[in-house]
Amino acid sequence: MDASPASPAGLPAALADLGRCLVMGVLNVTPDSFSDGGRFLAADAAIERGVALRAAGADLVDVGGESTRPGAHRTPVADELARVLPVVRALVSDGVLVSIDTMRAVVAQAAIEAGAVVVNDVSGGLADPAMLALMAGARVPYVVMHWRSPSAQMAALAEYDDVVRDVRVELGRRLAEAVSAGIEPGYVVLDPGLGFAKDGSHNWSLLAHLRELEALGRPLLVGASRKRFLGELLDAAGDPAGPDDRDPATAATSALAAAAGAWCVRVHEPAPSRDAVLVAAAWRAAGGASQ
Ligand code: PMM
Repeated sequence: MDASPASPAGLPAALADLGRCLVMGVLNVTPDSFSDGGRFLAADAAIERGVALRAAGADLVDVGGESTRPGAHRTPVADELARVLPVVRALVSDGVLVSIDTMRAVVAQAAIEAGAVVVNDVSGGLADPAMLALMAGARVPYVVMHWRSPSAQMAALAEYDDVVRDVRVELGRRLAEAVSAGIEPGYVVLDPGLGFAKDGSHNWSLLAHLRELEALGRPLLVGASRKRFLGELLDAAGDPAGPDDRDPATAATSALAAAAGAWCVRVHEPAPSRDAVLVAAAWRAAGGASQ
């Protein structure tokens, strides 16, 4: 069995051949994201953080200008563009590989024109009817996350018969729709969307069954970083942990996801997850994944 996770088409060569799970650093240029909201709203602070994420081991920096925390309302498009574009431009000119975290085609297009090399759409093409058509011509990897509704309504939709099977079926539908819109399947990355219309037990089931999602034949991205289910776990273990205290637990999820063959993990603090994915790569190369 090949120990390296498959890469999507269109990825810069520097990232395509690393032979391990990639680490994507989170850069939320928002006033209200659940873990880092408000810290990097000023462009200068955001750019400095993006460069620091790379220095800490991020292979890609994921720039987002709209919070998706549970209950969040939509950000006006002009605000989203004004937040992300100066940051994308500055990071690209600094040689940082940038992914754009957006549900909007107009933002994705502007970011690609500014040099972004990946589009990360938490709605998987559902929020903006123009997104799939844009991505059909873009020739950059497109991350399609499992999503059921905007964040303001998602808690009510955390109902599944069998969460792993249901997410696999719904992601399969998104993939089919992307392909029928003209996106070559090779460009698509799938993501179970931990925490999006999912409670803690749903997240654990998905994390434990990533291989069933890999059966869809596309690379996987996993975003567990600092999410509430990790806080609940640590609280229950008598170790109450706010978002900033969840990085060791996040790194553990990175090791598990990478060991299961994930292509990329999305994290707020890259250094421990970088170590975690190296451990997983060595473990897979030694035959761990086939045991
Ligand atoms: N989670 C968040 C935002 N963007 N993108 C992908 N592909 N997967 C995720 O799980 C994901 C995401 C929410 O977390 P944040 O507010 O800390 O960025």
